[in-house]
Amino acid sequence: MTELRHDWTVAEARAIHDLPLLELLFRAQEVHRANHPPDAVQLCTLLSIKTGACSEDCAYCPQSGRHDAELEPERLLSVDEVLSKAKKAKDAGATRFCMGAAWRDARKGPQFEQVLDMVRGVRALGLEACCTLGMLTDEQAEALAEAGLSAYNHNLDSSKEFYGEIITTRTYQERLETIQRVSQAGISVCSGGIIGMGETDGDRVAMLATLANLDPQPESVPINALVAVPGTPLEDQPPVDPLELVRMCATARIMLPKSMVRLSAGRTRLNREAQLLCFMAGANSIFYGEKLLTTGNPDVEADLGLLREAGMRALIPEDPAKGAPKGAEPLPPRAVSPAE
Ligand code: SAM
Ligand code: DTB
Ligand code: SF4
Repeated sequence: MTELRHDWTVAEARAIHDLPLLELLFRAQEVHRANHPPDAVQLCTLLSIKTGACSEDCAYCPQSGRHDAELEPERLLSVDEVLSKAKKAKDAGATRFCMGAAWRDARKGPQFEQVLDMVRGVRALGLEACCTLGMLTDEQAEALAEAGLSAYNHNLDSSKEFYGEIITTRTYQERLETIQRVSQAGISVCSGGIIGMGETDGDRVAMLATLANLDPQPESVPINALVAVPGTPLEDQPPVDPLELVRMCATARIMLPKSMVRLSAGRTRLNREAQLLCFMAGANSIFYGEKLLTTGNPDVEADLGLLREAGMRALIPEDPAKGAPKGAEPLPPRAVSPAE
């Protein structure tokens, strides 16, 4: 039986987002428990495989070559370097390995072939593989699918209306087209956004409505709080109120019931209580490891400590190849830092 799709209007999304917080949390928990193990969080480790000197002007991003963030650009890492990090991430308990490149688009040629080898290698380790390489052609999406890529991250970042304030070097429509190519190639879509860039609540819920109206809905939805990096145009943005992140996680959970909601950048500014509220609101995935792409993330020990104390488990993704359903298992007994 095909499930009935709901087309979300921005007004409906807004009505949910603006509910009294405890009511919003209760409704989000109901949706969460109906669709996911309530006590399990997926651990995903990120690695920047090509850093900085990016041609784009994304106002939030320290990797743009047009801003003055203090950052040492790095060429594309070798397959061996990447696989050794992936192995460490696996040993530390991660189940997804996400590789990010500071590219406007993935160009044809040896570098792209190298990324395909990384994807094959990560999959051979038994990890889910995710990439974020900028815009893709149909051909590239198909090649990534063939290499076994599990998911492709391409964020909408904000509403269509606010997008132009943040990025001028590519359009919202181009973002949507890449997402569609990824989906058509049979790769899961990971797409979300950032709050705290100066957007309104209306922009936040409009972005969620666009994501929720994708068919199929994205497999995962990263919710980032801006990391205001010195030297970027957004360096002076005030920090996001943690309760606003809780609201975003809860609203995303209700509108995208089956998606993984990933509590992403900005966790170093959240105390344990705020993170637990985000999990209660339906966030069920985090970036795990001391570094995001170029900025910091909580220590592995701190994350494992928090999750253990809360009695939570590691979420194991379903493996379509083995027909194994999504499950959960105890957290890794001993923490090994993926960054070691
Ligand atoms: N270049 C590719 C692209 O733009 O799609 C992939 C890498 S890009 C760094 C991946 C995502 O990281 C961006 O879409 C944005 O949502 C997020 N991001 C980058 N800088 C951030 C920051 N300072 N704070 C929060 N999120 C950030
Ligand atoms: C996403 O939504 N957030 C991650 C991942 N997808 C690629 C990246 C966060 C980057 C934060 C800034 C940095 O570390 O450079
Ligand atoms: Fe480049 Fe991606 Fe950063 Fe934009 S977000 S400047 S495209 S690395």
